[in-house]
Amino acid sequence: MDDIARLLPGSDVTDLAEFASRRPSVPERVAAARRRYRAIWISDVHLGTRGCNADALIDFLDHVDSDTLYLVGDIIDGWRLKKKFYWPPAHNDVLWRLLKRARRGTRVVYIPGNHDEMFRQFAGLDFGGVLIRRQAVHTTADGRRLLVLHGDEFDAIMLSHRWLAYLGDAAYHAAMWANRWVNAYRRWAGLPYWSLSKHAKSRVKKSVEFISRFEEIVAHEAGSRGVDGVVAGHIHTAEIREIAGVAYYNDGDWVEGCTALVEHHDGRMEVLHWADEMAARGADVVAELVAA
Ligand SMILES: [Mn+2]
Repeated sequence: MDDIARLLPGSDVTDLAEFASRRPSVPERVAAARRRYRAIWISDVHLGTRGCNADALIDFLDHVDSDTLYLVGDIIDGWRLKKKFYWPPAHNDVLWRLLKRARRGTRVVYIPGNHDEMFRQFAGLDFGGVLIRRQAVHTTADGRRLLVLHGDEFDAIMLSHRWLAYLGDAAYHAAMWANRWVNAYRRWAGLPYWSLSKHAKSRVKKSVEFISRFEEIVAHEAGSRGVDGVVAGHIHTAEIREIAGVAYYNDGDWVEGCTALVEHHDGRMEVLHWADEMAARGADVVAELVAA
């Protein structure tokens, strides 16, 4: 447990039990009735980077609850943190809420991704009520078996699409940069959060090809393992679609899309677009401020 605590960014976080008992900088809202789901999947939060929309995620966590919470990888961005240390209080607040949830009895399953691969060495262990696994199988209320994995497992297969990946990545970073500035302005002007990619009708074609190729590969792998469906993250693109008889789900990300995948109590699956929900509520979505 101490070993894991030492991996958490922030030199002051050395004891998880003590950390979980602290007060978050943004007090937890005591919602009279949190919206309850059977399961929730979130991934690609990228704590430790400026792109992370921690405030929207805090708002999400304060409004929903579930029997099981799957953290489908890239929750903490260890790659970026090694290059440049960036850890505002809101990022601690997200971790605090996740640990608190586990302590309150939510079954929290953490499947580290490639950006938080330093936690993969603890696969099979449980700490503070959080189960660390490389993959998991979730059984829905209507009896379907879903393989849950991050998705970088398929990067090697995707190598044949290396150029697509590069193009996609460059376009993605340019888009994220634009997204930050657009939303910094909108926030200043008192306008709600605006998702760039959601409104860009003509996404970079190559990027679209890359995404659909990833979805097909992941669904094919799940099909060959005899499960009914698969939940992945990694490509920051929320989706629910059927591919060759396999249900493909992606929970998206909290860098730009601010999406989560949820299972209702009858087994129905849905992608929640939290920025839209906040805008509808009139809440102030704090897009990443360009406060460098
Ligand atoms: Mn990833």
